[in-house]
Amino acid sequence: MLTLAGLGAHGAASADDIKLNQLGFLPGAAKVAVVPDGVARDFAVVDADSGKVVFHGALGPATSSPDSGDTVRLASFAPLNTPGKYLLRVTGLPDSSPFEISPSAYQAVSAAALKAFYFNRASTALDARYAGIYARAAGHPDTQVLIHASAASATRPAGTVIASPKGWYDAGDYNKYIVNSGIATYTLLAAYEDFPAFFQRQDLNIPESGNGRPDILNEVWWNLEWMLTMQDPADGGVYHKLTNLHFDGIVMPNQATQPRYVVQKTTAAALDFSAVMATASRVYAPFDKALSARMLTAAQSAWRWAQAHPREYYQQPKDVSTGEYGDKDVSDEFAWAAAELYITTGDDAYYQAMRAPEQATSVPSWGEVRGLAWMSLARHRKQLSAAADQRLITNRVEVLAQQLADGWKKSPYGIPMQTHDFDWGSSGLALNQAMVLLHGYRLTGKRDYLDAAQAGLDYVLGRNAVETSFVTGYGARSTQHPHHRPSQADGIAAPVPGFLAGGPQPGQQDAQHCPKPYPSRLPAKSYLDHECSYASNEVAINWNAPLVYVAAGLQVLTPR
Ligand SMILES: [Ca+2]
Ligand SMILES: [Ca+2]
Ligand SMILES: [Ca+2]
Repeated sequence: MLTLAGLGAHGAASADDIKLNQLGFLPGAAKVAVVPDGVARDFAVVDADSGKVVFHGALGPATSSPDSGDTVRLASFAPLNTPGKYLLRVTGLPDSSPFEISPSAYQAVSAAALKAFYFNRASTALDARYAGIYARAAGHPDTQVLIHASAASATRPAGTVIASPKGWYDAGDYNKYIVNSGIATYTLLAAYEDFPAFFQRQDLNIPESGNGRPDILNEVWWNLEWMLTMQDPADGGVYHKLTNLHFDGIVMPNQATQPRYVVQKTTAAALDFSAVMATASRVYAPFDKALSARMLTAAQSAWRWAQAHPREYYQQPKDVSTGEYGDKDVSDEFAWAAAELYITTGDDAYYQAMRAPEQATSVPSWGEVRGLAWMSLARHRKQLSAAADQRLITNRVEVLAQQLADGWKKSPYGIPMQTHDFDWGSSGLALNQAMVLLHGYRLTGKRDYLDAAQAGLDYVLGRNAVETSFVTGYGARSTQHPHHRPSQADGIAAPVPGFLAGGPQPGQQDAQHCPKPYPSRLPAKSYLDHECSYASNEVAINWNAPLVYVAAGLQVLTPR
């Protein structure tokens, strides 16, 4: 039975609510709130304890937002940089949610977003020492996984049993998909490559905390171990997914006991695997040379398989109905794998294989990964061989960052998100945009890029038309009922913390299955905080990963 009991304290956003980042801001950050247009032309920031006005400013011009149907003004208070707890006050409107200005504003949410991966670990019990009230029994040992007919080979005919334990559950379901796991794993590795000191200090309170290796690399290793088992040692090909034939019911992991299969080797899986293993090979090299070498060998054999099988697209078998992650354009996956192999090995042949001049760029998503190649090349640009076109690399990152900044400048809500960005997983998209902007900022030092990235994080933490922090457990009005089997089945009122809900998108594909209507058909308001809403309220590892990246990146890069 679904329960609506938790909704009382988090009723629908009202039209006169002020919207802002409910966690707050670093002292040196851009600080912006969205204020519904009314009689007021100015605003005040008030100390939440004393009630004293600490900042006074003029509201920006009124603009109407077609995505939300709202007419709003922006309140900007960047000069207020004294740590404290505040709220925004506008005559004629209710006060905003309280927020903090703090030098550690995003430490906790960054750690929670990473700890969410621990909460989604397959093949292990979660001990109360680490999981608190969310402790649970082990599920999905995945030590007896069947080769599906679609994946049969001479050495592994259909029905062969292999072991493929560990890894993370992909999303609200309990299956494991190489393509989506790949971009999530890469994004966490990229966060470590860009902000190593931040992550070396971070203690997640996971079983590997205190073992001398950064917790983020322990957590990522849990998934890399699984990914390595998804490669067929006979030929280097990589199975597309490890799955039930059909989705589980809404039960805890240990109650989900359907047989598990690996399904069809695909070009996309081989290339994503190759890119991730090449990246991991260089990241883990200082810690474990043998492991690093093993991962590079795995990356290279997957690459060779993909060269020999360039058009093995995923075709969902008739007896399988779980997620597809199908992708019929793998030119971007080829480019990404080539780029990572080039960076790790220094072999110019891989740079040539990338065909860099032909690769445009775009905000990364699981099916369009060209942008990851450009960000990796930019990150390592000072160590690249003469074969690499430095100007092209800089240009690809900067052009995309500038496009996003242009959208941010003209947006009524002051965010990079445009109408077409309210698509499935819009929260993850907002954070991938912010990740691109942070790369642009690292490359050029242009302050606009940092401020636009801040706006992306502000968006998912409450500066949005439904006035919701889409991160469970974080913010005064946060997602309460994510489509996430453990959160739904554990009998605990509060959702498992640190998960990013998919967010508004007007497709509303689940509307006919949901007992409660969406509040609106408008793109920015098509959000339903109900367990039924897989289309707007599911969680997914590839959305959480850029949350880890962006929260850490802003924490590190924002000037003091
Ligand atoms: Ca550790
Ligand atoms: Ca693709
Ligand atoms: Ca629950």
